[in-house]
Amino acid sequence: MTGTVTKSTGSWYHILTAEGDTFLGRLRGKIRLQGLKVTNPIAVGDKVAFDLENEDENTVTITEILPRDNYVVRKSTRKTAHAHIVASNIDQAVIIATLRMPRTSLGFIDRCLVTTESFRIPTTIVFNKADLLKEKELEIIEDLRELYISLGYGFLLTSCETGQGIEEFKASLEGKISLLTGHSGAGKSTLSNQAIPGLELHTKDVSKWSKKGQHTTTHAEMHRAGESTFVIDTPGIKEVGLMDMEKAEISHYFPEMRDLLNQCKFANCTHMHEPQCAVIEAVENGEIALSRYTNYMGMVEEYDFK
Ligand SMILES: Nc1nc2c(ncn2[C@@H]2O[C@H](COP(=O)(O)OP(=O)(O)OP(=O)(O)O)[C@@H](O)[C@H]2O)c(=O)[nH]1
Ligand SMILES: [Mg+2]
Ligand SMILES: [Zn+2]
Repeated sequence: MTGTVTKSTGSWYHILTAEGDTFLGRLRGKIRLQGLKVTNPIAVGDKVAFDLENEDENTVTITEILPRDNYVVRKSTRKTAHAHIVASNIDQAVIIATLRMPRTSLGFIDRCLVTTESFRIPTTIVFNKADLLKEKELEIIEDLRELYISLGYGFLLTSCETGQGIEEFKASLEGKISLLTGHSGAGKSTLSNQAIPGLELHTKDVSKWSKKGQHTTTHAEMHRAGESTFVIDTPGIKEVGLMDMEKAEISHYFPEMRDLLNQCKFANCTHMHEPQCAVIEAVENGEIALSRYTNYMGMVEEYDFK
């Protein structure tokens, strides 16, 4: 039998089959892994093969992890050499961002995008809490919409308070497995609740004192939103580390730079200071947004300090 892992609680994994049956599975003995140093051998989204263990208690033994189409990893905080697989086999990533309570920086968004580009995962940016925004901020949002849509990303403005954009948000999830990510308090769980009638995920006020979320969600969990629609709610993240990426690779994950790379004079151009650099020229004549280039430089400079 096979199924999809929807949640992991310590040594037990919740498994959902195509027929809609649920099982509690665990690993027995060693399992073959594909040479990845990870803290968690099995992640939400993994397709696993299993044998029944105890029919009355619906417990099973996981015998195999089926090959992953893709996965998103994060650096583990405790064991730095190890990575934590956030989720696997996803169709799209959805970055939940906010201008207020809490504030999501463009640097954070661009780092998320570099990461999802490197995993070749289509990504949508959802600016939530539209109800808190003043006119000036709504203008900023429209500029961001234009920028990110021109780069090939989805872009939505939503409010869980007024319902603005929620139908579009639901439509963007339809028929896909979506990974929600973003800062704590941005509204990932609230949006999940709105997308899935009857789902009552725990949500918590953003602390007025620090304007930060409180890490209400502690584990990634996949929820079924429809026949073939799944939403993976995840714990909020503070920052995005660039995993296993060469410095020269970073510009490949900026779609607006990718097309220019073979036009630079030097094949090993870092697009930081070189003469006759097609990227720097594009920044100067406004074809590449300054915010994007600044965030690119930040990521490259980080490597120089390693
Ligand atoms: N004003 C306003 N508040 C919102 C909106 N969406 C969510 N909230 C509130 O923001 C707070 C945080 O929401 P959560 O859904 O818990 O945030 P989260 O992203 O899941 O946070 P973590 O689980 O900690 O990562 C809650 O008090 C929500 O009610 C919105 O559109 N407008
Ligand atoms: Mg949450
Ligand atoms: Zn260059």
